Amino acid sequence: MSSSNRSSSGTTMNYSRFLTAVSAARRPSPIRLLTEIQQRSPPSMISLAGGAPNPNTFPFRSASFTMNDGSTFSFDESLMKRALQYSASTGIPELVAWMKKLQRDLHNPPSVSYSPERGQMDLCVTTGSQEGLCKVFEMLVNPGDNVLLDSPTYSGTLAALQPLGCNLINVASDEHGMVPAALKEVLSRWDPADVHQPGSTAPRLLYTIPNGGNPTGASMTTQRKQEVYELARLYDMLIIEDDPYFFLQFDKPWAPSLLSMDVDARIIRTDSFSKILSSGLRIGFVTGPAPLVKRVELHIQASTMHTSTFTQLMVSELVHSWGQEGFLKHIDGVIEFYSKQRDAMMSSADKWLKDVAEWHAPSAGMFLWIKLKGIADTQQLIMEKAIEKEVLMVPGGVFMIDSSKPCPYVRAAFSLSTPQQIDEAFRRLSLLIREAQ
Ligand code: 09M
Repeated sequence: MSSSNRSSSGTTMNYSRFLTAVSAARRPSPIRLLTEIQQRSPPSMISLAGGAPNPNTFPFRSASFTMNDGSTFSFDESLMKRALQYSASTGIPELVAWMKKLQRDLHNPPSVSYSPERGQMDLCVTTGSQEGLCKVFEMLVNPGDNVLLDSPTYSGTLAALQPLGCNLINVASDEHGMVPAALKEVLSRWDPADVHQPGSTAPRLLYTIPNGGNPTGASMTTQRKQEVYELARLYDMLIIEDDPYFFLQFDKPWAPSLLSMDVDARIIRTDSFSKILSSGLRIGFVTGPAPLVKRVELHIQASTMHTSTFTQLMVSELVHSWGQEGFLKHIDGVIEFYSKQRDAMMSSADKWLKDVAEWHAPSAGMFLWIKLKGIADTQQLIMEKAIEKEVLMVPGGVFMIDSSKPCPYVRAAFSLSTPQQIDEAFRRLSLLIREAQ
């Protein structure tokens, strides 16, 4: 891997300064290299090298799938054999190619045209975005590192980051996500001129959920993204853009992503098909500078080897039959559903919680973040009294860097319940709040 790369902006990206010793020590599997040679060889090559099992011994023959509109597609015997076999660690080529085109069309990242050594955009399929996030953190976070994020944040992020022994620094956020002035203030502890000095404690990593934040529902404005990106340039930080709710932005045009602004190749973006195609198929993807995506790929090689070939082929067949246009049309239907659910939750909140709680209407995602008035901490209220009254929400503390501190918020999801159930849940919650106040 080349360690010193110049982007079109003129900024030199030295990716090696971001890598943990564990990630830098990863080497490609020698067996994988032989497999690649085999794939490039003429049919006359006799390979006794591959360790893949013989699919003729597998018990499954074919499969067919029926879509909501009644149309079908199937895996014939030969496709089924492929679906049941090992495949490339980066993802099956036709799905990777489709996703790369999607990223180009949606985000038009400047890094698309860079040379691979300079941090050209690359992409790797992951088992949900959670796998990508977890491996990206492992690649970049050393014990004792200062890492920036806007808390409250997704509890799965905290679960992946906290055991790495880093120091999580909270950047204040509001209904439009991370506040650039607060980021500037946090960063003012360090001199931008010193961040490359050996032993500098300046943060090298910033994590954020830019759209429909989990748990806050907040979405960053374009201007805030630009300001955060400029600060990342000034302090030479990488940004992890965790954006599983990008496709659940209720209003068009969708906001430009940080990836779309990435003139230096310093954004690592995690995407997810969980909220739009299926959460159980576990399909996500990491997009970022090639030298960094390569490290994620090496980690995948050494752990899961690859995301299930079966589910990748299922998604690939679907998106190729739909085309990008059909895919985006499907998403419009998903958005229509969630935006009606959001409206239902907002009107029930207005009806039952006006006097006892505060909230901001989310413009993306599937969560409402509610501050209960006169309740210092929601843990007991939710985990004991609310369960008794048969209404479940998540107490806000679990999304905080320090979950032992009192937190007056709860997270309510509008994804699964009917408008009637949402209404009844908020009626019950309003009674509970009034009793507890
Ligand atoms: N709750 C998520 N969030 C969640 C949740 C979940 C079981 C998942 C952000 O499916 P993936 O791997 O693509 O999603 C991971 C992910 C990454 N980033 C911001 C997320 O919100 C998924 C799963 C039960 C509860 C869950 O509550 O919020």
